[in-house]
Amino acid sequence: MPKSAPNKVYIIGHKSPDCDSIVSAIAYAEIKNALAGWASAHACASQDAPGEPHYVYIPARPGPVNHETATVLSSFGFEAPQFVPNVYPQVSDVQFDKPMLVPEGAPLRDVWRGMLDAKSATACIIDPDGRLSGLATLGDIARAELYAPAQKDRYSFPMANLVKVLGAEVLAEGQPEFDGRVFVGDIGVDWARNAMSACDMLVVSDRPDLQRVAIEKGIAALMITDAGRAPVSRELVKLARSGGTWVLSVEADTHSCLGLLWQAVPVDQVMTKHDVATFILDDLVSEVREEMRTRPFKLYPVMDEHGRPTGMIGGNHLADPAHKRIVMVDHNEKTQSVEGIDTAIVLEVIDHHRIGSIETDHPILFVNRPWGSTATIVSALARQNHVTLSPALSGLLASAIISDTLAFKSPTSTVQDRLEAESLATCAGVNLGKLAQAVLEAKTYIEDADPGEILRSDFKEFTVGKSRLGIGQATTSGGFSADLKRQLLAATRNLMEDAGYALVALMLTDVTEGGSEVLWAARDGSLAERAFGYTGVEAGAQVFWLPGVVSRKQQFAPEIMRAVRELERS
Ligand SMILES: [Mn+2]
Repeated sequence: MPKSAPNKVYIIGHKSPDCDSIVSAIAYAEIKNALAGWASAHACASQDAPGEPHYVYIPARPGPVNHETATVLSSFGFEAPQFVPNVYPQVSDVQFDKPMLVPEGAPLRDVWRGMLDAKSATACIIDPDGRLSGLATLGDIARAELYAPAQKDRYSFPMANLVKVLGAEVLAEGQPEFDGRVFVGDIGVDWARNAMSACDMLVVSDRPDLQRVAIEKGIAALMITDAGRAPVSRELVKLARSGGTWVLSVEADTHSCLGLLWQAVPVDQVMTKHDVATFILDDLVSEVREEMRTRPFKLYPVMDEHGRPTGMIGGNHLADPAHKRIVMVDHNEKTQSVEGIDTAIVLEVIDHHRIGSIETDHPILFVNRPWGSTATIVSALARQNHVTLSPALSGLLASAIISDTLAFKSPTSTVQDRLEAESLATCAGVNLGKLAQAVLEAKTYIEDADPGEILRSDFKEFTVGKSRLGIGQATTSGGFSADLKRQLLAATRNLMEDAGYALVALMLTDVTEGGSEVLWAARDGSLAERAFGYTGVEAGAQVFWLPGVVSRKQQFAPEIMRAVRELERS
């Protein structure tokens, strides 16, 4: 029977997640789940800000949480979203079958009937804790029947299985497990007395003499067939009880009973125990497909996190391509997105960046606003959809707006950002100015003051004509120590020389002052003057302050690129 379709939707930001992308994912998931709950309660499909009733929205992140984000999350009591390193289809995205679960000791008859009922040719055999002990196929059961006569009439099974399979009446009970030979009542009394031992069974009809010999020998079990025709005497039953011999009374004839013995054998005797391939929900579909190619079975167990079978999967289930569903927040370019994005279905994009090269098969909800943060857009969407955010979530969103707009000092900041942040801060019961201070402090915290690390942590390379330029940026509040700056300047110069750059610059952007201190290492001494009008900068390395310059992409890099082009032409 097929399992219901997987209905997870990941809401996920860009690689190297920042505070805005993590917080936007958390808040937008909250809004979508509220809308989905509302839509399902009112039995309707929701409209253009969809919360599909059957979807569950899960905030996710494709990379580690940085110090700033971790601080903001914990101060409002939130956990980091689930880490999703890629969105390639996994077993959990596939519609697979429910498993047929059978306990180890079950008689083959029950397993076989269960397979016919479930229309499944493979059963998972489980131990008392529900863990997989092996697999049994219809083929295993057929083999057990075919080989039964070749076993020289030696059987091993719980007597309870035999009673069940034959529908026998129990007249006397002995040991619970049978493990011995089976004799048929067409033998002579003397021969029976010599040949039978305490672990054996005699299947016999109307032969009181043989019955008595068997019971006196203390054999394990006596099966009386055709019982309606010739009932066993009370005296013999009494004798059997005192000696611990089973006496079963069966209506069927001897021939039929012998033919049914194999059905009492417990399934664990015929199942495949070793080298059974299993998969887990997290396995990638591509790897599962590869693995199945090398194996003989049609179906394989899918295990849950406790090592218990939760499904059966086979090549047929992989015929239809599986997909993950995602909502992209704080980015819209696939190159910036989580690995495997090309295999996923993008349901929505909520973003505030330039529109890149996204292409979809279906119309999607695409919300793009030229505002300072995605968190601002998410806050506006909550209001637009009449979803009330909790005080904690409001505080979290306000923090993300502050973080992305550098407390409204970035040139990307708009009046909308300030309005949303103010209303969120009021809802959260926090002072916006104090919150801004705390967020900026967390943003400028440098855990590892290793100069090389600081230079590389946010470093972008640009090519202009024949020149390669490297521009790094680090955020500070109140500046770095003079000693650290000396080390950073040396690192900047070394990188320029070692890696053959025409220029390496590091912006130490001071979010409190609203400007950047630039550590500059250029081959051409006139470059700083051409770009920013600074005359005192020698070839080699220098430091200068650029008031009001906080954005690398909007303010800093374009000036340098213009200057390099000029220089190359001259
Ligand atoms: Mn952003």
